[in-house]
Amino acid sequence: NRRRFLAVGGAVLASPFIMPRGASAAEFNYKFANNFPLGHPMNNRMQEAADRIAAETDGRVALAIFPNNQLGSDTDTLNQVRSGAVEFFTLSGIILSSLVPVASINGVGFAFSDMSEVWKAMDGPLGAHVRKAITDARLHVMPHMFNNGFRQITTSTVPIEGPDQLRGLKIRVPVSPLWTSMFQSLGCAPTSINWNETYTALQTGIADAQENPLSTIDAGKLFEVQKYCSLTNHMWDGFWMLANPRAWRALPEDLQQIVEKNMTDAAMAQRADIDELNRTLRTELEGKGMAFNEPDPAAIREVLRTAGFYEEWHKSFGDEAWGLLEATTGQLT
Ligand code: X2X
Repeated sequence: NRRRFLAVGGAVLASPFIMPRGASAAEFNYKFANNFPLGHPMNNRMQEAADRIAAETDGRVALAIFPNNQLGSDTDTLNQVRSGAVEFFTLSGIILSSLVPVASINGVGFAFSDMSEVWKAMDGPLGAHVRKAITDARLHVMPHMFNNGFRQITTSTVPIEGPDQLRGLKIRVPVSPLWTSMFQSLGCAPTSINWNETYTALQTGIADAQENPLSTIDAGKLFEVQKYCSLTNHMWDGFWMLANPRAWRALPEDLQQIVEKNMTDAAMAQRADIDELNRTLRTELEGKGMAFNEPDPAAIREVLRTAGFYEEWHKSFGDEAWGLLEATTGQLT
């Protein structure tokens, strides 16, 4: 029967791209989606985790990785992990705030001064507070975040020396009220665009600027469409490993423990990989044609303060969450 043959042929052709070897034999075939290309530490470390999970569960749990927003933009994939179309998804807490408002608190401008402060807060009481809010919003979340890093501003037009060059800047920001508010407070004209459309937006001049850690600028090849990189370190951003709660509960407890432990190990290794890249990539990006400068962050931060940004977001997050943030960072207003 020709039709039947065609259907089977299609399935055989498609399967190598979406299923790891032996996946059909597994009891739990779960998808992990993320926004980075293969070769990025997120995917390298999660592939190691997937291999260990398969080995330690005797093949009962097969995790297939879908890199590079293959299944949709970050905004779309959040809907898919809520519905169960995707079982695992790493999403920036700041973008997750469309569903869980307090999840953007780690992105408050110039809050953390270094990575040790970041992990003290996010592996500690502030992270626990955010995780409870995520759980209350009916998503399962792993205990430890993955790293994106301190964010830097790139442009195709002029280097950012201070507040003057920010005024009126057409800058792409991820889809999130905190990002829009912060860059509006800095006097920019921010436009919300998902990551998977950012390269094209910069290439076609929909935006002249964007902001990301060096490792992400490199992973997205933004050096092809941006000339200047100004090291503002204006906010820190990382990813929560979200899981569809029904898919999570379907795993017996011993399998849950194996998955969680290996995802924690992956997060710890990925954090170190990303720190190293963010520390060392400047020279490589200069080699690819980008020009770097180091503006004084104090002048930029002062613009946020006088615009009332800190008061506004203190009120929005509430005293409890804000207090947990300031317990690590010191007073921000
Ligand atoms: O969208 C971005 O800029 C990115 C890749 O950094 C995030 O996932 C927040």
